[in-house]
Amino acid sequence: MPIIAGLASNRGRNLMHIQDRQPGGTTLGVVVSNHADAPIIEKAENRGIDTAVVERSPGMARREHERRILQVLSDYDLDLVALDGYMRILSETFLEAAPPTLNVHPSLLPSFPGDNAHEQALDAGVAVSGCTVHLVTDAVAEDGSVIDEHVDAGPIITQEPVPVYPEDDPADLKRRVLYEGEFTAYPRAIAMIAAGQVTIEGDSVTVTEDGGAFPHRR
Ligand code: 3YE
Repeated sequence: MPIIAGLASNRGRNLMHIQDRQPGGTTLGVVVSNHADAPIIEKAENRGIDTAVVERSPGMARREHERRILQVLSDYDLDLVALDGYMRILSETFLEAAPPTLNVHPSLLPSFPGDNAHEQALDAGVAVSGCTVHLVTDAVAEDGSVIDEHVDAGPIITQEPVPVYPEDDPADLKRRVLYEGEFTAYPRAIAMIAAGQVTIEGDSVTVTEDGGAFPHRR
C-alpha cells in the first residue's frame, strides 16, 4: 500500500480527508507539523496516525529545519509527500531527498499564486476559481533567499474548477474551493499517481489520463 507523509501547519483538513478516502489504496504513514499547537496533530493522533512536531526555532536555518523533518520521514518507506497548508518554502535539501512532493493551491494556477488567492480572485472579478494540485519544485536560491516566482510554479497534476458568485467574500470562496475543489482534486491526484496515470521524473510531470473535470484531456 503506497504510503504518504503529510506536512501541515494548521488544520490539515485535506490530509484528514485523504486518510478517510485512501485514494488509490494509499495511507498516511505520518503527519508532520512545524507548529506544536497545529490542530492537525491532535486530529491525526485521534485517527491513530503517527505524528511529529518539528519546530523551527528562531534563527534555525531553513536547511537545518528540513534536515530534521527528513530525519523523521526516514523512518517510513514513503512514496509521496503531501503538503496541506504547510507554510514553508522547501529548498532542494528537502526536495532532492524526499519522494515526490505535492501541494494544493487554492486557485487555478498560474492565476493567483502566493498568499491571499481568494482575495486576488475576487479582486480580479473572475467567475470561476478552483484549486491546483502541483508538484513542488525548488524555490530557494543558493544564498537561501526565496525566489517568489518559483513558488506555486511546479508542473500541474490536476485542477478542479468551482464557481465564484457575486456575493462571495473571501471566506465563502475559501470554503467552496476547499470542499468542492480541494476535496475532489487532491484525492484524485493521488489516485492518478497510484494508478500510474502520472509520471514524475525530477521536476517533470506527464499526465496521461485525468479522470476529473476534463475527461477529454489527454
Ligand atoms: N516550496 C517550494 N515550491 C512550492 N511550499 C509550498 C509551495 C511550494 C513550496 O511551490 N519550493 C509563507 C508562504 C509559504 C512563507 O513565505 N514562509 C516563510 C516562513 C514563514 C513561517 O515560517 O511562518 C518561508 O520562508 O518559508 C507551500 C506553500 C508555502 C507558502
